[in-house]
Amino acid sequence: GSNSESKRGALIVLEGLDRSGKTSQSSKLLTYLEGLGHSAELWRFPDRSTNVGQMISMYLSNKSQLDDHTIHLLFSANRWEKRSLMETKLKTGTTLIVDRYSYSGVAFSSAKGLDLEWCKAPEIGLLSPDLVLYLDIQPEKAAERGGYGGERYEQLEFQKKVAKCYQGLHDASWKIIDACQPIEDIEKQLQEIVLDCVLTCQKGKPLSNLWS
Ligand code: FDM
Repeated sequence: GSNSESKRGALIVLEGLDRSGKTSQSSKLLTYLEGLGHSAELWRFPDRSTNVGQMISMYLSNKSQLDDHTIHLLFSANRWEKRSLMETKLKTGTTLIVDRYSYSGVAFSSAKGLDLEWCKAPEIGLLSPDLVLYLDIQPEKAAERGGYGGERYEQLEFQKKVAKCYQGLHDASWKIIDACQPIEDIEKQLQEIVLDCVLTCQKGKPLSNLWS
């Protein structure tokens, strides 16, 4: 569109293994976009602030046990409960930087052995990211960074399986970033890609749904 009210925001997702640097790069991106005068927000999944999010949080901290399918659907429900707000934000011009999304959902659950297509199904109809930034790091390297908390999935052997599953999810919206570069280099690289995406969305690139 030509006037500022019709300029939509971009849906930008950061994905990667635990300790890949997603979270700190997400907040740097927010600062960067705001500094340029763009309206932007930082989101993350799981969103632990909702009722569903609380159930997920209990599960991740090993305070509750859930069947693998059940927790998978809760992670998906946690995105569905945010879908309409997400669409409103984007349509009113706010760019969303999202730390983990459906790809985490599919990669972590299929790493447990759940069927890939079954894992993808509940994500159908969620908003499709305009850009997925995958912070690529070898599981062994990520583990060396330390700081794995005590949460359920923070174990090297499992992270190796997740890394394999992520590889099967790459599509045209993905940019693979070498997460072992110096932090400032990663930051610069991300800024360039993100700004380009924000401008493309402003020019009227249509929103679409997963999986496309
Ligand atoms: N995770 C995250 C999933 O298994 N499925 C999902 O849909 C999402 C969004 O939850 F180990 C996993 C990934 C990670 C854990 O994530 C919590 P954070 O980023 O550490 O909060």
